[in-house]
Amino acid sequence: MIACITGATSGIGKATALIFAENNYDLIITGRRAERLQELKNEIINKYRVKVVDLCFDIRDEQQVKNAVNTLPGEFSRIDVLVNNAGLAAGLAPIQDGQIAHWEQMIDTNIKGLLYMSKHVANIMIPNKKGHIINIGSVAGKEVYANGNVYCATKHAVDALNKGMRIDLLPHNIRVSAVNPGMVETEFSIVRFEGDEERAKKVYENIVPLKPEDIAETIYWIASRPAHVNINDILIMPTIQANATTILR
Ligand code: NDP
Ligand code: 8X3
Repeated sequence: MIACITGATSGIGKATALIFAENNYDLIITGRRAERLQELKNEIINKYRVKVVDLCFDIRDEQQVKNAVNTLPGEFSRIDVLVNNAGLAAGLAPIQDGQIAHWEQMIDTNIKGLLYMSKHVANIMIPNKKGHIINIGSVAGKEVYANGNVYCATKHAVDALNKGMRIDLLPHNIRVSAVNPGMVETEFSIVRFEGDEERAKKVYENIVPLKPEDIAETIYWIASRPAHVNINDILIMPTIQANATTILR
C-alpha cells in the first residue's frame, strides 16, 4: 500500500507519515523544506524498512504539483491513500485589518493546494478503481471565531470540498473522509504568528492540547477501516476544549 502525505515536514503530517510507515505503507512525503523531508525519509527507512519518495514543492503552484505527481517513479504511481494535510493559518486579525498577503497565502494553500493535489491524485486513483482521500479540516471549518475570518473560511471550504469530492468520486470507488481537529500543539501557532514563539506558546499555556499523534492515529484508523466502510467526517477535540472558543484553562 502507498500513502501520500502532504505537509509531512512537521506536526500532524510528520506524525501521520510515521504511523503509516509503522503499518508497512510505502510513502510519498511532501513539503517545501527539503532538509526536513530528507531527515524524515532517512528516519523512516532506517526504522521501518519501507520505501519513501520525498517530493519538495510548493503546493500553491499547480505546475509543481502536476509535475511532482506525474513524474513519480513507476512503483509509486499507484497511490492508495492521499492525506491532504498541508495547510496553515497566517495572522489573526479583524477583517478590516487583515493583510492581503496572509489571505492569499491561506486561500492558495488550504483551498487551491488541496484542490490541485486532489485532482491530480484522483486521476491516478480512478483507473485503479479504488483509493482514499483524507482531508484535514478543522473545528474552524465547522464554526467561526473572532479574527479567524479567512482561516475559518478556508477550512469551511475544505468541509464543502470534502462533501463534494465524496459525491463526485463515489462512482470510482474512492473513499473521501475529513478529520477536523481542535487545538493541536504543532508549529501551527508559530507559523500563524510569523515566528513569534512566545505568543505561540501562550495558545497552549495551562491546557493539555491534542498531540499530532492523536490526529495521526485517527487518520490511520480511518484509512484502515474495511473497504466497504467510509468515515465521512470526524471532529476531534482536546478534552479541555468544547468548541472553537470554549476552553478550560
Ligand atoms: P505545522 O505548521 O506543524 O505543519 C504544516 C505543514 O504544512 C508543514 O509540513 C508545511 O511544510 C506544510 N505546508 C504549509 N504550506 C505549504 C505549502 N505552500 N506547500 C507545501 N507544504 C506546505 O501545522 P499542523 O501540523 O498543525 O497543520 C497541519 C494541518 O492541520 C493544516 O491543514 C492545519 O490547518 C490543520 N489543523 C491544525 C490544527 C492545530 O491546532 N495545529 C487544528 C486543526 C487543523 P513546509 O513548511 O515544509 O512547506
Ligand atoms: C486550527 C485550530 O482553533 O486555531 O485549525 O482554528 S484553530
